[in-house]
Amino acid sequence: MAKTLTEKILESHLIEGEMEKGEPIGIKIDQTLTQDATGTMAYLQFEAMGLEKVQNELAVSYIDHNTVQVGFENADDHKYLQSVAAKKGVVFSRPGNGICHQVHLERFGQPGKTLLGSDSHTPTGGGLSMIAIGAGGLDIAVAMAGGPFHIITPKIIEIRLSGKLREWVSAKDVILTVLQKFGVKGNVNCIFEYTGEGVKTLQVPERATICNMGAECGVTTSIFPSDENTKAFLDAQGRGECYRPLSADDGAKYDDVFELNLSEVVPLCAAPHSPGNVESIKSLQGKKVDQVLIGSCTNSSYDDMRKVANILDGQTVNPSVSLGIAPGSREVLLMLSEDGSLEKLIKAGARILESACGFCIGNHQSPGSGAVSLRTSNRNFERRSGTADAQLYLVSPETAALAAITGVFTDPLSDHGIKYPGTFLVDKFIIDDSMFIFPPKNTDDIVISRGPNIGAPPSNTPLEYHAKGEVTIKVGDKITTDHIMPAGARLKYRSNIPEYSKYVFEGVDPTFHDRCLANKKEGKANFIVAGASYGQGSSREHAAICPMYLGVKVVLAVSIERIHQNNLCNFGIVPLTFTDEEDYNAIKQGDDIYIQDLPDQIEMAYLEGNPVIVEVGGRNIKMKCDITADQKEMLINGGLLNVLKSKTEAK
Ligand code: MIC
Ligand code: SF4
Repeated sequence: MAKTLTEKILESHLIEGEMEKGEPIGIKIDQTLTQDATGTMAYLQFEAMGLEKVQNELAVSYIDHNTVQVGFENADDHKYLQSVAAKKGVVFSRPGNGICHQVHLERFGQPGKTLLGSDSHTPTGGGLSMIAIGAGGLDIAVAMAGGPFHIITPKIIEIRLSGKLREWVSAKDVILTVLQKFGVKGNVNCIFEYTGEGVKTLQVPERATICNMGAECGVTTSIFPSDENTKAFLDAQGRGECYRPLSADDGAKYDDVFELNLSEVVPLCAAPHSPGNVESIKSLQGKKVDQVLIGSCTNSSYDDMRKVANILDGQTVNPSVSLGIAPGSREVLLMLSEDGSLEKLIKAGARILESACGFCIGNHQSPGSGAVSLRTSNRNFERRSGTADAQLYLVSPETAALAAITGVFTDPLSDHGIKYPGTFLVDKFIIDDSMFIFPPKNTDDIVISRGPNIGAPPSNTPLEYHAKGEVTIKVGDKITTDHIMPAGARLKYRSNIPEYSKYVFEGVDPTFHDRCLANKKEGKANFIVAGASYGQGSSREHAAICPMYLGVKVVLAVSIERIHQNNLCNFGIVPLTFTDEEDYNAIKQGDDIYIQDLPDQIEMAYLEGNPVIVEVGGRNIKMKCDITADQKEMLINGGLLNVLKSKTEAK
């Protein structure tokens, strides 16, 4: 039978279950990546599993998120990560080496392999024809221990590309077109597979941009075929031996098809405050801009940066704009410095920023009050930039560079008089792996360093028979993990759960933490009630760990995003969804809530598809509990770590 590319790779990695749509499967994970903000928990959890060394083909630990280092916390985390990497057989990418997804694409990605990363933009690897998936740190720890990763056999959506992008229109505009079509919700358990004649007109960095931001649609991942362009990229990275051609068979069947003619794509942006709020740049022509930031794992390749340098060549940044540029990796920065592009950027007045996540996660460069900020990154959630009333627009590097010069939204297809910067095919990148530390053979003398900021990952207790408490908070639709667990200034507490927990829902309701602890003290459970697409955005498992620490036992939502649902189960918080949305409307914050025989009800929900009966505000409502067998075990035992512990004890 003719197969899709996704089916081929999944089948060759299948270790549990059968590939039937909607059914759970376990796949073998070849490569793992972690970043520092999620990595400390991942390695602490891996340590708790008691294995001497990682078991998968390649594990890489990147330092790219927490590089601001105000206070001792981040530096302590880096030391822990470096020492645990050496001890456990993990490659360590030192701070300054670049953003995990960009660096992994350059130095480690391989067509046909599976990659699991503790970051939601891990699908960037789909640009190199990998099945690359984002997950919580605990899932990565299990994969490093050689365990399978569980997904629901996905629906495969073909995005059939034809035509060729016009000059000034770029890969970012392609993924914004896809976001315009599919939106940011309702795509859970789908994979986007790109096919068609248009594929060969896109180079690997462009494909990576498209796969990277596919994460905003909520899909499991996105993937491109591996072809001559893939070979050219790998050759230029000195890794030609990793190349293998890969594509779908002729006549492969997809669950849905979206025809996208690249020649018709126009310059677009995602307007405040969602990546799915897509508008044309033309419709915003002339709107004043205060800040332009170019970089992030979406758009910081050498090709992107060199284009920007050429657009800015001989120009001066508009006096009303602050322009910041963060090349995605040390390799990109070295290339820019060697070919003279860096000089062009500096001469134009760009503020050269570290090769790290930086502005994208609100670590610095917060815009002024009410400012309009154009960014080439992938998320413009409210407050993520650190400024509550800032207006963030996500755009292509070309659109960003033009606005930096003119001070206003400038349609790249309009008559702006600036010379087209060209596109660049590189024969040979500057390869310098000296900022990786490869693990030594003899690790006996290595002592793992633990600063005072690094605590043990907290554990949960097995599910109580009856859950009784109150609706501690009721929130609306599209609550992101940035709403639940803010990053930016609070990011440095990632390794200190009691401290970080103080900021759960900080921007939504700063009293949440205290109210939760007061309930906990009285022996009452906390319940979160939410609208559609709860937990969209990042893979940060802290959005489950910290609520767990505060005594949250159940989330009742209209719908829950894939990674967040996994994280909730991993830490023993029960995810329930409404069978009737009217029940969501009727619930009020502060309502009393009671679930009788919860473990039995979960068992029956799993076995028979029975609804879970919840008494809220004095009436009974029916909720769905859509979980896999493994998730059921985790919920009943109070999380995955408890399940693993009891399995080890049983041996
Ligand atoms: C993000 O872009 O939101 C992050 C920060 O990279 C997160 C990971 C994290 O919160 O540490 C992600 O995308 O998963
Ligand atoms: Fe870093 Fe931003 Fe990419 Fe997340 S989206 S990995 S914060 S650059």
